Amino acid sequence: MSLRQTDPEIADAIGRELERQQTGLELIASENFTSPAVLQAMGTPLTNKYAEGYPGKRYYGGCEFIDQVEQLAIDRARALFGSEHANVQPHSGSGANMAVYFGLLDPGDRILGLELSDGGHLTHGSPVNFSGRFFEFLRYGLDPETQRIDYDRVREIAKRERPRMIQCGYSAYPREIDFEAFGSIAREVDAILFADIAHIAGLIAAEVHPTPVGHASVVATTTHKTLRGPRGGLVLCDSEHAEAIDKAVFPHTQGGPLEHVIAAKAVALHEASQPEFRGYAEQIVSNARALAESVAARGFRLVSGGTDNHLFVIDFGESGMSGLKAQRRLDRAGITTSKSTVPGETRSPWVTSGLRVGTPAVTTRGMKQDEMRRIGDWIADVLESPEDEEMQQQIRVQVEELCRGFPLPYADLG
Ligand code: DSN
Repeated sequence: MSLRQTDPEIADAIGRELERQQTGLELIASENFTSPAVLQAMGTPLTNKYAEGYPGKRYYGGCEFIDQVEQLAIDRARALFGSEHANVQPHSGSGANMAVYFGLLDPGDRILGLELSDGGHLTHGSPVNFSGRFFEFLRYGLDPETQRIDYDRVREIAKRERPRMIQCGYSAYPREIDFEAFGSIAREVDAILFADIAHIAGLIAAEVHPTPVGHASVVATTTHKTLRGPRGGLVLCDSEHAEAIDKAVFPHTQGGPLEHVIAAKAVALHEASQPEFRGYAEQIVSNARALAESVAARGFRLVSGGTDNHLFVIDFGESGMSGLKAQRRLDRAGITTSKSTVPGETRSPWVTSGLRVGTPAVTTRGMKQDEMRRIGDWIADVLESPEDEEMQQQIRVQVEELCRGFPLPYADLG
């Protein structure tokens, strides 16, 4: 029986979500649209199989084909990123980060990471997250003038505090990260350098952002953001740390791996190694720059003044509109974004003073700079007149019209 026959309520909800994705502008910096091949690999009977362990050493029988799938994913991840070891089992980016901390540190160890409101992630030591509860986080902030990382200041803090780990790689930092500089600081203080490249993995794979591999002993990422794979995580590391990372993923923090998702990761890693992926990643960055410039040209202030990567953050200021309100008003116009804290944030993480905007998903649809300039004007129109519901509805209609010209390749799923 088909899904529709078995469960029409779920089939309807999926249909409505697909329609929302088809007809709206997806500007959440951490979202993307997978290829149909990635989706197809996920929806397979591989989900039926238990496979605790790793290829060649499983705790269940019948894993000969699962082993082929997982080994392909591992080999492709290592080749794509040039790393000595890869673990493709983490169910998520948070799970990947958990394996890094628990694999390489002891509870209570000190980690030097970015101030959370400056662009960090929950798993970078938030007090409401496992990371902040099990480890002691010390902070470096962005330079108050440039709103970029001040590497001299990071070095100074690292030398004074001697953390066991230095963490870099962020969720809302619009500038290039100098992993080489971080590597040299980590070596100076004998700390482990951990790069969380969840947001920029696709840009790194395509060589449009410098890689941390070779500078950081351990790198973790999600597979569903700029990398454009299924929702999941991945850890890359030196051979020296391979056993510790593998044990931290299984059996320490996870049980059975999601082999259908690992198959989809393998497909995405294959796609990311193709020459056209480089063009895609370059276009993400060009689009982010064009969109950022068009919003800035309407008088909005951007954190650090612009972007080098796939995202930018609008800072409304302490007394300006909240990020929450901006996100909700843009939702009415069919433009999906996410509120964001800003450097020196004074509001709560639920309300915030900023808005994060990213281009990976609209770039997958084939949109380019011309479309970015139109979208930038729509964003500015909504933010300048947040109570004008009629205008938001008019923009909604134009957004739908634009989206119909750049359809998602999911027609068969409708
Ligand atoms: N939720 C992701 C993001 O939006 O950056 C991080 O987990």
